[in-house]
Amino acid sequence: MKEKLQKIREEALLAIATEGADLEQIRIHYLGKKGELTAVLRGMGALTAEERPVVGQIANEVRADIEKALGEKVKEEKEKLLQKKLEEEKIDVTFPAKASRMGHLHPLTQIQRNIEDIFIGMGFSIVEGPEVEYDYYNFQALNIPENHPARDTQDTFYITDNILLRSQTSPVQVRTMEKQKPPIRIISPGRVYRSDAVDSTHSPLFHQIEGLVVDKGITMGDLKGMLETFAKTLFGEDARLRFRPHHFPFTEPSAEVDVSCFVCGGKGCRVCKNEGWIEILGAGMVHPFVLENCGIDPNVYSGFAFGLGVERIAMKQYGIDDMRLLYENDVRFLDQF
Ligand code: 2NL
Repeated sequence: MKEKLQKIREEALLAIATEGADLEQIRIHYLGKKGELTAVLRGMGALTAEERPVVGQIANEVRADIEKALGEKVKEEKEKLLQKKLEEEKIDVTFPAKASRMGHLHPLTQIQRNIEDIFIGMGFSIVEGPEVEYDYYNFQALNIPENHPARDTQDTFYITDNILLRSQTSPVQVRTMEKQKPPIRIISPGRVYRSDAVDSTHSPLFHQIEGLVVDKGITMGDLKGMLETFAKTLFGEDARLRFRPHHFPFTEPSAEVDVSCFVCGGKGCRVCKNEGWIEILGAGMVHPFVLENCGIDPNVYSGFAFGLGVERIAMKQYGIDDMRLLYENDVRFLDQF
């Protein structure tokens, strides 16, 4: 029996020491209820009274030895596992981080901000107003007659008979004139809506900046001087302006204004379509009826106004030939500006 116990000990310790041993399996095999050691202990009834305590003591020692070896081995395995995990999951906190992609303003926003900054520099304030407007502010107050083609439902988005999506930002200026006594020096940037089919130069939603100056003694000379300063700041010192007579119901006289081509300087190129000139805005002296409609006495005050399309200027400045690119939000396109 003693030999049997010694053999169990030897076998168990060897099994435990073996690389990759299943320790739980070994514990059950030797120490479990149906294990080898238990079997030996059960057989102790057959021993004499002198032998029993001696064998019992050896059995206890064997059990203790096996348990100790198992315990140590389990601890060792756990330690190994931890080391392996630490090795595999280690991170170098000093490693340079992945560069994050920096965004930037949309090209239209960049152009709008540039233009706003120029006018702020000339003493203008920025005023915003509703995109959903009464037809009174969008048309009537601006001396646009009932039968004018711009009022047609083909051209303007109507919400009800007298409420619409503004087709220009002039209603913001009308609202300002109603509320504020001259001197007035404002620009009104914002979204405007026209019922146009989408193509390379049209979109039902686009952006406009209108400007308005009203004071005593304002003349066409003030308009020309102010626009010249604006054009030179935006396009460069060499920029020249050309005024062509035009008609708007809300200004008299009215003009369309071209800038000398900032790509070829006026010789003719692809951007100016060989004209040497690029149309950038419409302008004129505020019609006396419009001043009157807004409660400003045209015998005391005069003013000038202008309106420009932000998309148009962005496309010319950045050499973009299709307006749709500005709205598709393809980062590969936008990243270029
Ligand atoms: C264009 C250019 C323009 C105005 C807008 C305006 C506003 C008031 C009074 C008088 Cl409150 N005029 N705005 C003036 C001239 C041109 O826009 O091409 N529009 C169709």
